[in-house]
Amino acid sequence: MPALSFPDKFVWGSATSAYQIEGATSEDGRSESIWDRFAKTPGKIVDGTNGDVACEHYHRWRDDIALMKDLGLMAYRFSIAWPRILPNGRGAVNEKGLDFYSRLVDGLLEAGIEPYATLFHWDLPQVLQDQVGGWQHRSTADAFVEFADVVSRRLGDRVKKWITHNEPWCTAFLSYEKGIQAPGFKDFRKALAVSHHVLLSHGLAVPVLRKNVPGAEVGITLNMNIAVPASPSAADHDAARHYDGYFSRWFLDPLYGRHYPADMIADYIALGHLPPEGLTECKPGDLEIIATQCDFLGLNYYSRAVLRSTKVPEEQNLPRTVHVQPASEQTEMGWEVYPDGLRQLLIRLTYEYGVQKLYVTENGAAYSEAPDKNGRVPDQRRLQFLRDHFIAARRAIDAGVPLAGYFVWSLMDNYEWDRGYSQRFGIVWVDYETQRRIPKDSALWYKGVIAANAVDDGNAPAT
Ligand code: IFM
Repeated sequence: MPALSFPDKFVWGSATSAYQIEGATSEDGRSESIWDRFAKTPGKIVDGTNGDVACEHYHRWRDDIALMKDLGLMAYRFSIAWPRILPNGRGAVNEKGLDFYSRLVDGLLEAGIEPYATLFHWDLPQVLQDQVGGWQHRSTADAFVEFADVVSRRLGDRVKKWITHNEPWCTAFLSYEKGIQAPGFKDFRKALAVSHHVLLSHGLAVPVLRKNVPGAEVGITLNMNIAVPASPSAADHDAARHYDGYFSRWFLDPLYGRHYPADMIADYIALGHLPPEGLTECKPGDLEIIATQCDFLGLNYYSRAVLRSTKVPEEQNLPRTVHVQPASEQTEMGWEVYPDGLRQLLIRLTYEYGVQKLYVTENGAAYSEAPDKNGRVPDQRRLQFLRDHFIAARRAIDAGVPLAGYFVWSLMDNYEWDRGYSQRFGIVWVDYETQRRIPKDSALWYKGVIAANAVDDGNAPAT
């Protein structure tokens, strides 16, 4: 099939996160995280499961690296569990926790796989939640900087790529507005405070990482989608504007020196989410810290959002939105498959925000194909999903986007947060009973993409 090639040195990788794969939650001095507590609270997780065992990666990391090597992965994005490193949130360092990641990094480098470390992928030490209210409190930003400092001093001789936060929108809004992720609050005002403290902690950590890591490249990963009005009506356009502000611009604008978007501050005051003075957590100097220049931006892309306004008569001027589910194909998460949104977003980040270097730090799909009688996992839908998104990425590159790499979510099936083990995102099948791993057809196909540094466009060659 005709092949679309990628630039030289394009980085092909896959991604995971600590709580989703490691297990061993009470081993070697790790303390409780907010996810341990949340997952064990009845009613929070669809299948009542937790990450105590997960993929046992804490013990099987050598085999997992061998698997990555066999697939030809050039890079591996993983996260570091804060409660393993600083069990009290701050202060005393747990050397055994650091040792684990140090061994993992050595193993990756020996296998020729570049480590990309994410510092915060949601597993805050519970003790910080209990003592100060976690990210609601400004001091958690300082605690994060301490964590970043300890980890980067130990691993910075070998890990050169650092991601401060994974998906701050989730840390703030899924966890504090919608209440479906730990710690599970439903309070918009708190979510806004959290968003600011997370962004502040990012800006504070960047110079620390640079100081500790010679040749460091530091970035942050945002999850984004494109916001599309459900109809040409002015109200639906306004709903899309509002959603885009809530989901993407609220984070992008301050990171790229534009302050919090004025239209969103006005909306939040009008909706009663902020007092008339605005975002009072934002102190003089904070915006300059948040806008500290980064080396790259990570984009996690899964789907688009189609928005319809639901303005109620008595509140005519208040923007309210509801998601419309288009009739098109969905993954088992109920997310629309919309590859061109990736191209559009990459172009937007390049030309609207001037981002100089981008990675797709996550993209993938939940489909449940299981091993057949021959032990093969024929996950054709995932393979097609990835192919279409790779092609969209290549089209963005053609349009001038400085895309440096692509990390498939996820290396292996794992714990999908409030969905427990019900959703399988892996390109490698995990049998949770035996912990056997089987590369799915998508993984075998991805191996070919990596080897060729090119994706087939799915069309048969002309005869
Ligand atoms: O599994 C998650 C991951 O932890 C963060 N990004 C989205 C993925 C799929 O929901």
